[in-house]
Amino acid sequence: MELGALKAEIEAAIAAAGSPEALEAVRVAELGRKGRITELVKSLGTLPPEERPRAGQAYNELKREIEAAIAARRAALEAAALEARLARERTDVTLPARERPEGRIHPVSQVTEEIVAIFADMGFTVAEGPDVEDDWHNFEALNIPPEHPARQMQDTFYLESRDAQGQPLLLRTHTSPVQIRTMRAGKPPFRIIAPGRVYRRDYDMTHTPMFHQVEGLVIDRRTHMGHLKGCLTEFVRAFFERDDVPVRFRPSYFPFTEPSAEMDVGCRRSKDELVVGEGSDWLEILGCGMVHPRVLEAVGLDPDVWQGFAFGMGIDRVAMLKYGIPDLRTFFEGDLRWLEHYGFRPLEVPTTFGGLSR
Ligand code: 2U9
Repeated sequence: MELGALKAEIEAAIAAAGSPEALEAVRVAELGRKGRITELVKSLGTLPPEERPRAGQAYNELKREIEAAIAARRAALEAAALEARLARERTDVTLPARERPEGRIHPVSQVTEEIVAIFADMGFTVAEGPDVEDDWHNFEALNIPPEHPARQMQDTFYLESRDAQGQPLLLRTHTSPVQIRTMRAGKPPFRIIAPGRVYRRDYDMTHTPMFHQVEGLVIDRRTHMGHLKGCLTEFVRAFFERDDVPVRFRPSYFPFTEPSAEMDVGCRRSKDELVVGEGSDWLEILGCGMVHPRVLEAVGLDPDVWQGFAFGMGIDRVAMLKYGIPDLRTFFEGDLRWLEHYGFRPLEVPTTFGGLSR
């Protein structure tokens, strides 16, 4: 074929290649190992010697021109592909990141964070432990003897498996075993709170088989009932976000504290409203007391050297009080409309300085 015609044909093929793959096919067909231009160069040896220099020069020139044309076409195709992609992926950077944050923080999570924020400000750290416990940590170490009514089958979820002593394992009925474990693992003084899930065989308007508690423990050399009253009074005022909440302490009984008390806050009850922090009625909010000497002995502390106070409170119950949620059972039904109504916006972390609930 005449060289000029060959060149025109290849240039037309290059121009017609609409994609990098099509262009590569043209390159292989002309310049590849068995390509037409490659074969031309190889055929130089068959020409008469006097024609070889001119022919060689012409073939090489054709080869360079085709290489340049392919490179130019490749650059044009890549630029067009980039343009198309930029047009396709165009983003309006002035749009808001998201129209509305999705999801809500459950009131139990919100109130747990609020309680943690208040006690963290007072120097407490959060302690955690397992939901599946053994008899010793859940009962024995807390001075709850085998015949104590709280031990009865109808209150505790017992598991099939048993501990090393042959006692059945159980779902913790309170978070107190966390404090037992923390004291056994560390050295006094202690100032901890233990929020978490607890389990009891109970189900009605005000009880669910799983609920949430927070317990607190302070152990030091000279801790007394005055510290308990000051700490818990400070807590309820921070929690209900008013500094005039009336409080009173009534004598009570728990196996693990002596003396024991229940703390009430002043409230006003009308037909279908309950306002905490004012009025002439009282509402029980938590239980507390000085840690029983037998509990201190169980964890290896000398009660003549170390003493302190403890308290316990139902998180679900105080969440209902603070946020006016009428039925405890709705907490665990997983109804998204309920969560939309009673839940909290994400990313608004409660702090005592920035506002607990806003
Ligand atoms: C240790 C020693 C003492 C924790 C305490 C209460 C009083 C209490 C109830 C409140 C309502 C449980 O959620 S509830 O049903 N709790 O009244 N809890 S003193 O005392 C402890 C804990 C751990 C080592």
